[in-house]
Amino acid sequence: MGSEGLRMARVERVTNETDIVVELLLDGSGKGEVDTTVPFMDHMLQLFSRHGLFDLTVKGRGDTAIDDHHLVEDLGICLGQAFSRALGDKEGIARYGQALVPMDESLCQAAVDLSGRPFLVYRVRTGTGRIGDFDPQLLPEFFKAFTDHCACTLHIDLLYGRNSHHKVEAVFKAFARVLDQASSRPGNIRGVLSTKGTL
Ligand SMILES: [Mn+2]
Repeated sequence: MGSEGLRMARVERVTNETDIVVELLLDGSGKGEVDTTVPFMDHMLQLFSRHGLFDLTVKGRGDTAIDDHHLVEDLGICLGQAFSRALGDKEGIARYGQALVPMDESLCQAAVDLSGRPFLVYRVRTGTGRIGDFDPQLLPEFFKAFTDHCACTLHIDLLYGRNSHHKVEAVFKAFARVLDQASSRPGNIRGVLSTKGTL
């Protein structure tokens, strides 16, 4: 994709477990339309869209009668694929992003490298308790799927916090901001930001 074209992608993925459509416009204004049947994920992806200034449509259905595991993991796969495709050849992008985001008493630090290599460090202790009906133990699965399919290095470190809802909200806002930064095109990078010549 040339640097003039709209950086966008549509991913449609249907398996025996889930049925997901993701539409992503990287240089958007933060318009989110998210409907996954998992209210807490809707809330998080909506914030992700807003704070990353991505236009994001997500429609997800899955075998949530079992539990939310397949759907949450597959949302990570589809979102990762959408980013990978929308980034295209990665020409001119900042490549790195870093953020420190508070949510009341919680503070999350995150960094990303759109390196082409999947790697996740996820240091977030939310305990085993539910957030509403949502099991926060599914979140490392979501982020692992994202990094695998976006092919990026992502570090998420929840420095401290008390309320699980706040902790995860800080995580998703930091996740949004690092991706917004790393995918941005500062204007003075010619080609890809790599001595290897490819990302
Ligand atoms: Mn909230």
